[in-house]
Amino acid sequence: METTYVMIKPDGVQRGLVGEVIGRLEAKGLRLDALHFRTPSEEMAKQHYGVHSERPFFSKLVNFITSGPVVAMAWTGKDAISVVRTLVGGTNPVEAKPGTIRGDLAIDVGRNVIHASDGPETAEYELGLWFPEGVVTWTQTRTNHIYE
Ligand code: DAT
Ligand code: MG
Repeated sequence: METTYVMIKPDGVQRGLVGEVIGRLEAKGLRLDALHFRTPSEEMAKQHYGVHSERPFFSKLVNFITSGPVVAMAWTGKDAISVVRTLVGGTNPVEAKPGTIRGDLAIDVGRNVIHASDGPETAEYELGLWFPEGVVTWTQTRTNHIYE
């Protein structure tokens, strides 16, 4: 089992896509372990996107992610990090495959609805950043019908 950090960005919230995105993750069989709704501070945004600090679009990214509330979540499942990245689709929604969240719901790379951790180290860092208090421990009773 693996836990990944997922965030519905301000565009997804403003467009009323929170239910759609959460519905897809739930329907896949992933388990929701943490969720909060808030507008990120500039400091949080810079820490979250620290890996992109030298990229030309960094300040736009920070401005956008702090422009309104986001839904920050932890989702757990078998291979959850890559499973969620597959559901999310490519970074540029123009190239993201149909059936993926970005492929179905977005057009512009700067308004691509959702963030998801891209590897185990990133997931650990992002979960620690957004959920320093930890996540909820609970048993999903449908587990035997999702996993063999
Ligand atoms: P991803 O969100 O798929 O992990 P990333 O980590 O490379 O993609 O980039 C983080 C975010 O930065 C991405 O969701 C949207 C924005 N971004 C990436 N490349 C960009 C570009 N060339 N121009 C503008 N924004 C970009
Ligand atoms: Mg990334």
